[in-house]
Amino acid sequence: MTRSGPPPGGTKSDTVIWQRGLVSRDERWHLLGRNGATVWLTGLSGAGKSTLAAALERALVSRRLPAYRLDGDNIRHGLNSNLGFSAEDRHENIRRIGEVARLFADSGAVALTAFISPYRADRDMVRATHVAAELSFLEVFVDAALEVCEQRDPKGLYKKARAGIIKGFTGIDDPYEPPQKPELVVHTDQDSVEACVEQILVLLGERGVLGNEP
Ligand code: ADX
Repeated sequence: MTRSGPPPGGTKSDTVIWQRGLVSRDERWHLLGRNGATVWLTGLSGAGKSTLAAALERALVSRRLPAYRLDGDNIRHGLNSNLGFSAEDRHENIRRIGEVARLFADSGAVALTAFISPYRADRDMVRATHVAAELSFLEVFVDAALEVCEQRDPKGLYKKARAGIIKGFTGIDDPYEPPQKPELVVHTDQDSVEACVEQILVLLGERGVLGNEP
């Protein structure tokens, strides 16, 4: 696997042949003056992933950096509208988004993903596809206690899950496996949105994602 080749685990068909382009990533990134990357926000529903992704997108675009948000609730309206919340569907949800994020990162953008992504193996799989393609994958654990998320309950879903109206809700009757070695942990139940965004920006700066911007 080379960084300009097909992703690992892709189709092995003899009739679908990988096509190389005429623009290398180095050339593209050099032109842009920065590196693409994926910031993978993971955490419980209500932990603040969407809020942080939106604030990060604002902060990055304000610095004239191409950032793009891929948000679980939004993506499930379109690209992944055929998926539910079984382990299998969640796996496919994350697999597809991992691929989309990888393409965004390869293009030189910062992909900001906000998905519960409850299974470690799924997140590790996405990480592996980025590593194989020599792309930065920054896993950020958006940590907030379940009690806090449940109290926030911005969509009233915890209430429905407790009442048994929604089955298999993450944190209630479905698992969430916290990252063991994330690049960063932010505590939204202790720190402000601005403080959490700042911590993520520092991480991005260290990885060359902020380019030469002041
Ligand atoms: S993931 O588990 O596959 O990563 P994703 O982030 O796309 O989930 O979607 C999570 C959002 O879907 C939640 O924020 C919530 O609004 C909604 N949702 C609906 N049903 C469930 C459920 N059973 N478990 C978790 N979230 C659910």
